Amino acid sequence: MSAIASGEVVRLCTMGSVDDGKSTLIGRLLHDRKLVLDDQLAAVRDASARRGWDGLDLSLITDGLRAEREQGITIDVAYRYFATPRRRFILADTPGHVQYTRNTVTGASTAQVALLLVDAERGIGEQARRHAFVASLLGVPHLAVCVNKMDKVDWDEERFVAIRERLSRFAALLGFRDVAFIPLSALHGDNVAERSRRTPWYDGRRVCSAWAMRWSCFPRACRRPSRPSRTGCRSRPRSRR
Ligand SMILES: Nc1nc2c(ncn2[C@@H]2O[C@H](COP(=O)(O)OP(=O)(O)OP(=O)(O)O)[C@@H](O)[C@H]2O)c(=O)[nH]1
Ligand SMILES: [Mg+2]
Repeated sequence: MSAIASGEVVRLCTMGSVDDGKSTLIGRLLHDRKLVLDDQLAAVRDASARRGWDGLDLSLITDGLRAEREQGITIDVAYRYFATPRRRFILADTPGHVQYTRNTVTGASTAQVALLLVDAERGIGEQARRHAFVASLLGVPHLAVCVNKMDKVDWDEERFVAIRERLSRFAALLGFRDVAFIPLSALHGDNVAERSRRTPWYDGRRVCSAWAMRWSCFPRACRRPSRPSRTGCRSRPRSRR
């Protein structure tokens, strides 16, 4: 049965601080999986050239609003859709700027997987912790921490491990069902759709397969996750998610 016929939908959202590379990651994912239409790609190439880019600014695949392109930040949630033979996917690219946290919450409110971006060079900021907390409050069951911009730290394993150690301690308090950590470069495409040769010390999943294979419990997870009640308490115990 096709994914559309089976109706199995996986919803993902990006989260994380401003400029950590969320839109670039979604653009990279869609581009490398050949999911961007030719005319869309031509428009992004033109817009990139106008902004002085040599190649493609992949963040422009989702940052389509004039204000977003002028300010170089995401403001509204952008949804992108694609399907594989087994599943349909809805990607929500959310803003990282604290001023637009309400939009981030909207994008995350129906997600089953949060892709939480952390800039490898800048490390874990307040906004990354805030977004991890928001994701847990909204009942998002799966967290994939994408340690991005590894190119800026020379693919340093120790840097990745230090971020993983610190954030996994924090995430453990939040009760996610799974937490995965992926070292990547959205700009250069390492460990996004293709496995990187620049991280020989890493044998985990790429971004594009992290949710598809490790979490084989998706059919259950695809049900609406529990929501906080008006009192802020969960309507269902976490153990039932
Ligand atoms: N060196 C390097 N730069 C990157 C990488 N990924 C993204 N960038 C750059 O980081 C800047 C911000 O990227 P965006 O994708 O717009 O960041 P964002 O998280 O979507 O930002 P907001 O939506 O405004 O919160 C851009 O200049 C990107 O080219 C990466 O892997 N390496
Ligand atoms: Mg963005």
